[in-house]
Amino acid sequence: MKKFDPSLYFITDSTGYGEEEFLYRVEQALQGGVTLLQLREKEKSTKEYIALAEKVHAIANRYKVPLIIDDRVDVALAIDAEGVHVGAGDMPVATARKLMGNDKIVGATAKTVPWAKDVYGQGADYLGVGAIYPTTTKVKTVLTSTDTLRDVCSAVPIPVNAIGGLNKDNIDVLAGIPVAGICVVSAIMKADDPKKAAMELKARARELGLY
Ligand code: TZP
Ligand code: MG
Repeated sequence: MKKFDPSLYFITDSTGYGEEEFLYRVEQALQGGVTLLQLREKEKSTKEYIALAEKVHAIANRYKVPLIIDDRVDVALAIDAEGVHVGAGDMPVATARKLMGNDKIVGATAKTVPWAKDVYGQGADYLGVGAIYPTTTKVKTVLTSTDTLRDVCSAVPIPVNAIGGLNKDNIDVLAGIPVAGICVVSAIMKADDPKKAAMELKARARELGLY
């Protein structure tokens, strides 16, 4: 069944970490209360992506946290992940939905209201909207204003998450905007203590009354 909590959505980046350290950090993040996990790999071969995805999936399963695979429907299907996330240059959402079936999660990127309505119409289950702040994570993106984020939230009936440069010291910018959650890479991935970082993000979001 397709049920998920997007409130603290952690997107991984294995760059600069050996596999053991990477998997340890992912597990620490899960212990800290991450509610949704995305494996995002840009450099790996298909074989390497699948092998790592299997390991991450086994860990995520222990915490009952759904695993979303970035970009690659083939990898998601190969490991029976809970979902896939498709961005601007990736497979169209409708095609991803057709291949994944209705029981899997299909997430999409959207940076404008028409774009959000389009991908919602194609069957997206949630949206990632940003970058809200400049990011140090390797990604082709532009900044999205919080006004646009707010408009997207009211334009579609699915969960909308904010993404891009977010951390515990700046998520107050989201107060009053009906986001369903935040997506972060660096704030958890590069933290000295990923578990503590996840816990602090969660506590701050609660303090601000976000979602
Ligand atoms: N899409 C828009 S910004 C971004 C993606 C994948 C990266 C977010 O990374 P960080 O480190 O949380 O800024
Ligand atoms: Mg992508």
